Amino acid sequence: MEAPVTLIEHITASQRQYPLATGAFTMLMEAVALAAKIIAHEVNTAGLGRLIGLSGRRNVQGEEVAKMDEFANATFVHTLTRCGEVCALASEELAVPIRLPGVPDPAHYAVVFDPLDGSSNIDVSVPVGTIFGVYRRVSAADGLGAVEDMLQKPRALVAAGYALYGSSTNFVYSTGRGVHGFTYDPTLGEFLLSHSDIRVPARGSIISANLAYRPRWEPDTERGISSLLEPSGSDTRYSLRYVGSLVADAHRTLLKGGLFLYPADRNSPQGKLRLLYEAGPFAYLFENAGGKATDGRQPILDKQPETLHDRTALIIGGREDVDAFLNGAQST
Ligand code: P6P
Repeated sequence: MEAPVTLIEHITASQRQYPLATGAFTMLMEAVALAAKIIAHEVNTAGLGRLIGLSGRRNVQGEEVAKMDEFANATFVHTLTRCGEVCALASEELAVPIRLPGVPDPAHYAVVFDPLDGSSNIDVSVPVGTIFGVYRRVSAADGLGAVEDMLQKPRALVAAGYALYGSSTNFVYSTGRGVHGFTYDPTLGEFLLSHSDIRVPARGSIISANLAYRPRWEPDTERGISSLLEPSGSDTRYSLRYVGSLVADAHRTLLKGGLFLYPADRNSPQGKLRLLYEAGPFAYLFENAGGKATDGRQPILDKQPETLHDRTALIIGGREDVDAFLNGAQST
């Protein structure tokens, strides 16, 4: 049996397609993968450890911060800072960005991340995840990175991915040449290639949304969802699955197709999910896997973030499912 392909082997091989590659990106991804392994260990033993429950702190979003959120954030900050290839970091858990000099030379990458999305689910063993996006530096490369290195449209991402801490630990990433999934083997301490070149089925049979909020949705969103769930003259061909943990819901949608939507509503007119480190990376992944990502009016990839913590509506899924929703939403 052929030896399995590790994540770093896969990244190194992909970097050979870039003649000017210096290995900096590979070093950065090794730091991301190390952080994911460390977090996976803590999440998988959360029920036994000291990291269960709330930290007593609120983040910039005003949300209660779990102890595991703080641990995951600190882990990413440490590994990404140490790798020396990152000029700036933005995290859901940090009110302001971290600006770094890059060691030994000025660093050329900025990283945005949600260190542990859905952490309120940990106490009940629901899968949670880490989401990250990598931008190439745009500020003058002669010192600390700057916030504008991260305030770029998701279409400018050079890489994005996520780790899913569930029944197994998955790591999915793209650098724009396909989307590839890995499964963690704790005995080897490696992420091993398990889903090469993931393609989102154009048409699936699952809709994923928090329908308890349906009464608050905008009329076009209601038209779109009812065109799929209550099509005129026939039964729906969809079933509902909603974990309430973005990485888990998005991962299932990426592999099986269908539709995930977290639209804007009266309580959250800009939407709940964050553009920079939640919607943007998933939009990059879905579009690179042949799927589609929109806020209901424009591609997520084309949205210009004004601040690090901008929110957006998010609709992702198979191309035909998203188009069917949009057609229903726009029907009069
Ligand atoms: P709701 C978790 O808090 C999160 O940020 C995402 O992981 C998830 O998709 C969403 O919020 C769930 O939100 O309002 O349905 O509980």
